[in-house]
Amino acid sequence: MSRYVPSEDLIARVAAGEIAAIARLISRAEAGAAEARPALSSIYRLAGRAHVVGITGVPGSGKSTLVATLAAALRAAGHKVAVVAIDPSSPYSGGSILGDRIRMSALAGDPGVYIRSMATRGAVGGMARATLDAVDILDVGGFDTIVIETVGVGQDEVEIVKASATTIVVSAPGLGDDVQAIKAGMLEIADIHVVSKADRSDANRTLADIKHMMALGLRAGVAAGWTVPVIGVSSYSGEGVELLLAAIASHGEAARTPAGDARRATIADFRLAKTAEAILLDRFTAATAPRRAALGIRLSRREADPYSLASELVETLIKDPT
Ligand SMILES: Nc1nc2c(ncn2[C@@H]2O[C@H](COP(=O)(O)OP(=O)(O)OP(=O)(O)O)[C@@H](O)[C@H]2O)c(=O)[nH]1
Ligand SMILES: [Mg+2]
Repeated sequence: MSRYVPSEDLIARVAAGEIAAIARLISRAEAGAAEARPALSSIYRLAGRAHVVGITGVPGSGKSTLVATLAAALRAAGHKVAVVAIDPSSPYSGGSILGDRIRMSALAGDPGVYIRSMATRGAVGGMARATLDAVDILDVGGFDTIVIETVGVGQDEVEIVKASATTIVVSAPGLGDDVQAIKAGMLEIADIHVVSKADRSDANRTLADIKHMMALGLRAGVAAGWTVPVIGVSSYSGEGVELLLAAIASHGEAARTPAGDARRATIADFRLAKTAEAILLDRFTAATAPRRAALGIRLSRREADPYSLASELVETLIKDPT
């Protein structure tokens, strides 16, 4: 166990952009320990400057490759870029695959790029809370663009990208006849649609399919004044990368205007609920621990049913809220 650095020291070091301090505070956020909360409270008040970009798509759609391409392009445009990779099946693979790609590229050793793979399955309050805390830590650490990469399967993953200022949905040619974003119910969350692997000859069809769907108006919740672009991008040839950068920048500007208020409020509400869940779970676990073993025995003997006993446990928390 490493020494527990006092929060004030750690926050100052994070704010100075010290990577070791950033990594340590993210680990504390991941673990969800109550001791980390004062530091995370301070971080939240300092954060809010970075442009948070969420990228999602079905497995194999080319998200990780696109994120590496995007990180390099943003870096070349003078941004400090952080990537938070979330992989629901294996906490490390997404990040390490991406890490390998970055290592091989011109970004090796560049302090202006930081990649973090989240390992938060089962953490208190779940992945969404930990991920959004990590984003704030990176924001305070001086990264002006933070990319969250997550597979668009599962409610948690979709909610996390929805908590970004700009959400990009990636679809690839050749992964089936129907556009994957529609199958996975991701069509309506996109602020920008990317058709990846645009160097392939079948990419045009996927592009046309998505544009057609957009034209039919099969999209709810369109932000006022924003037309969702559909952009073909090849990480291999570089085609479309500049267009994507421009779209991200102009959506970021649109999001910062009063038109973005409703979305910010929705994101804040989501965050509040997730954080409350974390606190509630903590308190519930602590407050009910002494009684659980005995109730468990009664339950195993079928002397009572799980609903009655669980309600009893919840009641103890409500009666004694400390
Ligand atoms: N032709 C072509 N292939 C690409 C391109 N980008 C990615 N690929 C290939 O598509 C496959 C999937 O790419 P990934 O970036 O790993 O996709 P992913 O969406 O991150 O996949 P998961 O992490 O499994 O969800 C790999 O074999 C890539 O080499 C591209 O621009 N053109
Ligand atoms: Mg990936």
